[in-house]
Amino acid sequence: MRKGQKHAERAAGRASKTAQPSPDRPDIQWFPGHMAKTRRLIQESLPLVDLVIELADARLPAGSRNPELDRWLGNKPRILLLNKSDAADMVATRKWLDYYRSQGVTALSADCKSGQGVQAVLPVVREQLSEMLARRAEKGASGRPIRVMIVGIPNVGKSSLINRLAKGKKAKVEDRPGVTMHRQWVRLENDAELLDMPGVLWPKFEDRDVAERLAFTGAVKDTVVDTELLAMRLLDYLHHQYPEMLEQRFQIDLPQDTSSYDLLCAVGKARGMLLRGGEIDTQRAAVAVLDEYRAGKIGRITLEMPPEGMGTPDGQDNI
Ligand SMILES: Nc1nc2c(ncn2[C@@H]2O[C@H](COP(=O)(O)OP(=O)(O)OP(=O)(O)O)[C@@H](O)[C@H]2O)c(=O)[nH]1
Ligand SMILES: [Mg+2]
Repeated sequence: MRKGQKHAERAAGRASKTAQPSPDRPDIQWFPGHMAKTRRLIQESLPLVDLVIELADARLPAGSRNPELDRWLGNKPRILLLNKSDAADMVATRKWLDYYRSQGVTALSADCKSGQGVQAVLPVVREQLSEMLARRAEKGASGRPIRVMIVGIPNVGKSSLINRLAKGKKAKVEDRPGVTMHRQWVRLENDAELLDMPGVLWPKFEDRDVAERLAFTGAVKDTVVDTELLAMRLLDYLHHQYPEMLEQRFQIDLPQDTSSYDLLCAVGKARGMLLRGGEIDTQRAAVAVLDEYRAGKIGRITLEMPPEGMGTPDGQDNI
C-alpha cells in the first residue's frame, strides 16, 4: 500500500471515529519499573534530608502533585514550588498560591528557565528550618549543611531548579520525561546540599482528566499515548477556553462546535503540513500542537483552577 494511501485511509477512519466534537478521553497509565524503584528511593532517602521541595507544574497545580507524598513525608518540612510559571496563566497561579497558603501549605512559584522566583527558594527553606538551625547552633553544629530533596513528576524541572540554585550545569536537563535516572547530590556554596531525584508518578491515575492533563504538559512518555488523540483533546480544550490564543498561534478561526479532528486538520493546513498526495499530515500537526503547548508558545495556559469560589479560567483577559 502506498504511504499516502495508507495515511488517507487512516485519516478517513479517524474522521469518522471523531465526528463527535470531543473524542473520548484516552486511558493513560504510565508507571514503569524505574518509577517503582524511585518511589522506594524517595522513601529510603527521606531520613537523609531536612526538608523536601515538591515541584508541581504551575499549569496543573493540583493534578501534578503526587497523592502518595503526604503519606511518605509525615511531618517532614515541605515546600511546594509551582514551576514553569512562565507557561501558566498568571492570575490563576496567584489564585493557586493564595489557595494553598490558606490551607497552611508553604507555596511558591518559579520559572526555572529564566530563574524568576528562584532566589526566594533558599531563604524560605531556611525560614522553614529556623528552629532546627537554632538547635544545631546551640549544639555547636551550625556548620552542618542543610539537606534538601527535590521531588516531583517527570519533566517538571527538578534538575533545572538544582542547576539554577547551584548556578551552573550540575544536573542533566532535557525536554522529555525520565532524564534523571539516579539520585544525585549537588553541593551549593552556601552550605546546602540538594538531592536530585528521578521523576515519579503513581501506580494508577484514578481520574482520566488528570492523566490527560499530565500528558498535555509532557509528564508522561509520549510513546504510551496516542499523539493525535491527545492533541485533539488539547485543541478542544484550547478552542473552548482560550480561543484567541489558538487563533493567533495557528491562524485558525473556526466555530465553537468544530470537531477536534477538524481543528487538528486546520492546524496542519495552516502550517502547510501535507503528505505526498496533498493529504493533511495530522500526526505532524499533533506533534506541533503538543510541543508548542509544552514550550508555552501558544500562551500562558492553566489547565485547572482551585476548588470552589476561587475563580474559573476566563482566557486572555487573565494575563
Ligand atoms: N518553560 C519552562 N520550562 C522549564 C522550566 N523549568 C524547566 N523547564 C524545561 O523543562 C524540561 C525538563 O526539565 P528538567 O529539569 O530536565 O526536568 P526534571 O524534572 O529534572 O525531569 P526528569 O529528570 O526527566 O524527571 C527542560 O526542557 C527544561 O528546560 C520552567 O520554569 N519553565
Ligand atoms: Mg531531572
